[in-house]
Amino acid sequence: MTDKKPGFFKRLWDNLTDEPDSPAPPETQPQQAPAPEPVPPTPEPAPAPAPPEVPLPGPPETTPDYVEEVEEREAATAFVPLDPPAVVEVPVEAPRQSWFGRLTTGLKRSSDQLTGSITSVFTKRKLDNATLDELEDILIQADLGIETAMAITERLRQDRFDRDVSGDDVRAVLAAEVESVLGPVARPLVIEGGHKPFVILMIGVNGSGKTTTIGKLAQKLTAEGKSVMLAAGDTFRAAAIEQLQVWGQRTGAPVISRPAGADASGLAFDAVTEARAEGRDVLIVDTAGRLQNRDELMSELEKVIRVIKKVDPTAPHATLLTLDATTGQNALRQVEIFGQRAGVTGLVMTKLDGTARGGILVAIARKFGLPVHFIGVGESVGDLEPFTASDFARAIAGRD
Ligand SMILES: Nc1nc2c(ncn2[C@@H]2O[C@H](COP(=O)(O)OP(=O)(O)OP(=O)(O)O)[C@@H](O)[C@H]2O)c(=O)[nH]1
Ligand SMILES: [Mg+2]
Repeated sequence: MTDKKPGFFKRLWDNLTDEPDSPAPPETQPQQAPAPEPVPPTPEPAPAPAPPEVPLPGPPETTPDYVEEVEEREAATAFVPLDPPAVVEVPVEAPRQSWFGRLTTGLKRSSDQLTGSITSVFTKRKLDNATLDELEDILIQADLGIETAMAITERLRQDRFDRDVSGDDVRAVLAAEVESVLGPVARPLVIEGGHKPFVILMIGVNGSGKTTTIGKLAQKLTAEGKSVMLAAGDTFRAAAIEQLQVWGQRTGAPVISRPAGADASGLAFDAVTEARAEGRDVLIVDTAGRLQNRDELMSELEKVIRVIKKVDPTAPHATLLTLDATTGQNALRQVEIFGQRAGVTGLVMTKLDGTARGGILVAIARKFGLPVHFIGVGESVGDLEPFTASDFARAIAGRD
């Protein structure tokens, strides 16, 4: 495999450090407090300088207008948000570290749980049926899936039965199996130049990381010299529109939006039309989060896709499902239903840094074989990278 050549991580590091630093987000960086004006002597104490303003969009405007609009729409569509609209937070870039370093740090919880359990079973023990059963349980509990768990235990049974086996031996077999499952799905997102714009539709359940992933992706594509436009297709929440606008300002990508409560498919239609008129390379369309079992919301998503096709029958050219790794087994169901209803073409798994359940990606890869384009291991722009099977396998098996 090419990525096993010596020097790969050096090249990976070099590539990462060659990337231009993300533009400083003027909207979100704490500003320096202005030096206080010289104050003429006066018996009254001088007023303290105003605290620095951080003009991040605040919580959704709860003006009576907004509340009324939302209530009207809820009543009309039975669209009940799962979570109350959250304060819009768009994290700023963290200090840079190599991607493999961030991946390893991000997957630490998953890796620690797996390798800790493996080490406790395989300390000076011969490989017998009891240890193999224990190992199978550990692997299933780590969400790797029954097939992968069995493949690993079978490999060990064939090669090492009744012989001494160390935790390190087991981790090597684990890493090899994980890599062989993930290798075929680790496929980059290819932006085909023939489409202007290349339309990317971002879908997924509430809070799975759609909008953040759009921001990170816009940053990457812009850095590659592509002209990117964003569509604030989550028209339900004012905060969602503002959140995308912040990412738009940060990445220099114009954002097509409409007031909260507008029709999402109408917005999508306008956005594709506008991006085409402007000759944009890429249009990324955000959507409202929806649970896969909410039939009416899934129908709304189908409508968005139908309407996009009215402008360009070949679009969307990529329909990316964001999966929150912390949801564990439910992610399998999300892939299945979103795949049936919206024709998912690729996956992005986010929040691998916040969970011990990163193994779910292996179960999903084995079951669906859908391309995994990116994984997210943090909230800032540099925490989304193209997915590499061998890096993930090494990181989750604790083999660095
Ligand atoms: N730790 C971590 N947090 C992430 C990652 N990706 C996104 N987040 C955070 O997850 C939260 C939800 O992300 P959003 O991008 O708003 O999710 P969404 O899918 O657009 O949410 P809705 O629009 O409400 O459906 C935010 O606080 C993000 O900063 C990741 O890879 N790691
Ligand atoms: Mg969102």
